[in-house]
Amino acid sequence: MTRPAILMPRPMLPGVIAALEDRFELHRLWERPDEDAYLAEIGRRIRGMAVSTLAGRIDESWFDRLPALEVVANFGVGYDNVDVKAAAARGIVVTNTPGVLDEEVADLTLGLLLATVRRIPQADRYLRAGRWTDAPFPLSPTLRGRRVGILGLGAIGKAVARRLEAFGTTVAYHGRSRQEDVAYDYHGSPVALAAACDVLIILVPGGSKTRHLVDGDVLRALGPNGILINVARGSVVDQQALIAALRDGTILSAGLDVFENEPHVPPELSANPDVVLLPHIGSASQATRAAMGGLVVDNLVAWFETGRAITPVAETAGDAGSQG
Ligand code: 8YV
Repeated sequence: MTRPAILMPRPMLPGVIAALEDRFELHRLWERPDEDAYLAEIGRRIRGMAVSTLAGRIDESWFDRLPALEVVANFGVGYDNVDVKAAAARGIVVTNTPGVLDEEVADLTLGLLLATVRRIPQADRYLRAGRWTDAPFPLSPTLRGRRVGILGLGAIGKAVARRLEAFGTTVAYHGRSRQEDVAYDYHGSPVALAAACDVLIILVPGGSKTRHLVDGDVLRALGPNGILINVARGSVVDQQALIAALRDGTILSAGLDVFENEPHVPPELSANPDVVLLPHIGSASQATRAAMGGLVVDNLVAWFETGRAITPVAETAGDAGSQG
């Protein structure tokens, strides 16, 4: 029996490539000198895609060239890199990697929060520059007594909230709706949440619905003692408004793992010694990335063996029976 043809536009983890090569006819597009000519040659046979954000936006321009495409397996819980509406309209199932990265991203979130509040990277730079022998490192702000607002209380938000409880901070949240089984205070808008807090942690998904949800008004509500932590998507924050808010003292500081135009970081941020900046590493441990890769493979295998994906996204159908 011929094995289903899978397209991988850009390289993924070696373990993912090896596992897919075991089961499928895998096409590594990035190794082809003329990608368009290669797609014209094999595109009609491709039934599945394995993608990460490195592959760019997966939209009509791909779907048009892959008329037999059934499933797109995305490496990441966020899938704003895939046009799921266009996929759904063509009966293409999109899968993501929920569950396997929640605790890892929550750990990193707390690390970034502590690093930002207590100025840990700055202290490290201070010591390495030999300045400790001249004078002690300047005193930092504190996490003690802070009220933390979580924007987007999904699985990762809840994992962050559990950790914050252990740190003794109060937790409140805003999301599309109040969650009846949650004891944290709910606020009806991002501005209301920011006004009630002095740390705002962003954990909503990216995409057009959340674009610039955190704007100048939210930052003003967060206030001059406020700290913004973003481990979700850069698109959620109006980056120019954030740069202005940091410059003018509208908020105190920020810890950012994500940016509007990754991997490009505006010089106003990278030259600012008071913010903590990370290169999108929320889930980036060896173990968690391997688990995410495993779920990409398992989704493709399940799809082609059983006609059902394991973790289809809500916007697209999860089984072959509902393909239209
Ligand atoms: C990855 C992520 O960095 O899961 C997500 O949504 O942001 C990260 O885990 C990203 O998906 C890599 O492609």
